[in-house]
Amino acid sequence: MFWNRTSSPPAPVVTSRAEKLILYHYDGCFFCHRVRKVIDQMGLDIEYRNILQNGEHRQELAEARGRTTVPVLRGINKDDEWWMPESLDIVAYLKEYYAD
Ligand SMILES: N[C@@H](CCC(=O)N[C@@H](CS)C(=O)NCC(=O)O)C(=O)O
Repeated sequence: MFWNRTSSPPAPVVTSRAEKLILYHYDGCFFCHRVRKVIDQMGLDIEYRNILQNGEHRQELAEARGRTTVPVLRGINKDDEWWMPESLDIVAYLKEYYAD
């Protein structure tokens, strides 16, 4: 499926932990900082992919979302994956499913 800049896939409703989490972000982004702060506070093991430092990361985000707005949290499981935009949704998801 191709998503252009005016049509992004709908935000997923995720109701469980993912086997692997990746955060697409960049340093000077306020909304990314909001999410990174929570990740740090919770001590979560999440891979960071900086889209301004790595063109491949930027490209994979663009292909999946049809835009490069960050932050986006990507969850990967054995049989599926999802891409979650919106900093407040990401924070809410992490607090709901990763707080021990
Ligand atoms: N409502 C979004 C805002 C995200 C946002 O505006 N991100 C900015 C960087 S701080 C961005 O990626 N702008 C460039 C673009 O949208 O292509 C959120 O809370 O995550």
